[in-house]
Amino acid sequence: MSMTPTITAFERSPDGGKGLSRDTRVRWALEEVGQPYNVRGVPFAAMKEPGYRALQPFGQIPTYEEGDLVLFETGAIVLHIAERHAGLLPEDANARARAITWIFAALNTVEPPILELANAKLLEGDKPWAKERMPLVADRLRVRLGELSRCLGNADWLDGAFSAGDLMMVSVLLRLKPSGMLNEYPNLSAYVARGEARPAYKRAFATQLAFNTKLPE
Ligand code: GTB
Repeated sequence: MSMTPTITAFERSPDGGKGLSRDTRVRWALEEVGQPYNVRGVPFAAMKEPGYRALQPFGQIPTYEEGDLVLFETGAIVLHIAERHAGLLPEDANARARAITWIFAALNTVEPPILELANAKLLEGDKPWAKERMPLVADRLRVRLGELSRCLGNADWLDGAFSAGDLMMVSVLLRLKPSGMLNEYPNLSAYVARGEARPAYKRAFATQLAFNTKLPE
């Protein structure tokens, strides 16, 4: 019998419950496989304390605790969930390896230029050179999105049936929604919308929203 895992999340997400914090992708994976879980909210100050860094060396959310096992990094957590439950990875060994490849592609190839754009806006937007740099950052991201868009083509998912690779790619792309840039790639917006329409995503989104909007005790 498996133990109920506990994940950590921001005690109050800075996005106020828009689902952009990275606990959402872990919640989504747990919902897809039907695994109940607990959530422990971590205040900002506590995230940088030694006690929390013993779980997450970089002082970030989310973490995943299951009995003696403590994991951090959403890629590792989602892969762990997908490997231990049916539903997020294909049975066929090669198809499984390809689905795992898409998890890495989402995190290593697509997420970095998305974060670069977010950081250019949020952290560097007021710098004197920001106006010149922003179009370069945006164009580098457009190259990546164009490549992904061509690869997806008219397919519903990246490689056959929905997998943990799609869960991670949709999660990464969701961060772009507020920028409007996804609309430049209709097949990618439709892909993200398909992800958001999954009942498991809806449950994960609703749960994180309730968590982030509950009244202070
Ligand atoms: N590579 C790690 C992983 O995948 O697990 C990255 C984890 C990470 O970046 N966590 C962020 C964090 O803890 C929260 S998700 N940041 C605090 C810190 O580093 O001190 C990033 C995030 C935060 C807020 C919003 N938002 O408000 O819109 C969106 C995304």
